[in-house]
Amino acid sequence: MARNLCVITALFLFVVCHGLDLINITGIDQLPDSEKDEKIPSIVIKLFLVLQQLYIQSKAELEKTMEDKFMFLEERLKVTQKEFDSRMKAIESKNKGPTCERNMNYHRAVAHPMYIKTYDTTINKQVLCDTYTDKGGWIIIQRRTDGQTNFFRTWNEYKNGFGDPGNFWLGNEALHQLTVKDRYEIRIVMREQNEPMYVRYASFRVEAESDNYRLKLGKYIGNEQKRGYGLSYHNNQQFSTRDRDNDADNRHCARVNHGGWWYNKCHRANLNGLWGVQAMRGMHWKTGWISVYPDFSEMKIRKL
Ligand SMILES: [Ca+2]
Repeated sequence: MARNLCVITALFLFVVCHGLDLINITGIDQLPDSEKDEKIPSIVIKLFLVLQQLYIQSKAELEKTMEDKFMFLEERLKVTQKEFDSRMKAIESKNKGPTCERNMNYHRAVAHPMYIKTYDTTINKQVLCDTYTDKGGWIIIQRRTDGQTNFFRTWNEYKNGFGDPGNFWLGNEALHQLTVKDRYEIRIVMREQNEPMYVRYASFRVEAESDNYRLKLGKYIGNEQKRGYGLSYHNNQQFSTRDRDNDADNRHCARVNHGGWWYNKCHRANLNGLWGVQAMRGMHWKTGWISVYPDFSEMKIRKL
């Protein structure tokens, strides 16, 4: 391209210098305007044509080169953006504070918070941590304190989690990611008209989505075996929601019972059922022959 520009410049100078000379020599400039066009020496016209051709050629080459350079810059920009995003992510996760661990209740001396929000790096998600119960370290996976949040939701909503710190489901994918990496125990706290009740199981694991987040529950720890039967009845069941029937019954248990759960045929525990309804489709826990209809529930897991 630079070579072409030199040629154009040289030819231009030649035409300017010699072309005007030729016009002067032939005395064309003395002729009337109407005759000048016919008399201009053909060499000048030819030179102008060559110049024009070279100009067009150079312009096309220039455009092509610019386009190549833009494409190269665009590619570089994409790579740089990717590197920047990954570095930002690394910095963010470093600055997101501690994972929910035991003995984090050092805050109690100051403000007595039973709950703190921490960041869990395994699931890259904020979690609510119970820092108090039995030295803390509990990640709360389900919480219901009032009827403000709808729990009759779809597969994807249960998969990704929903709600706010008052009422939420952490999310089946997060439960799987946590419990496939480390061994966890589970504790469930309920209250019915201020009457507390809790159950504990030796281990808790949620399988992958390809196995419909199947529940693998360890044995009940406690004296009242009947109480523990509530969730033990759901051990080894897949998760079902209003739009996915994976239960062991010929009905669609999630629809019948208005929740998302590891329904069997259908349930002895329905903690994601309807709030404030004293029936099987309500929030429910069966202990022996007695049914409890909690107005508070918290399911929490802790690394073993
Ligand atoms: Ca069914």
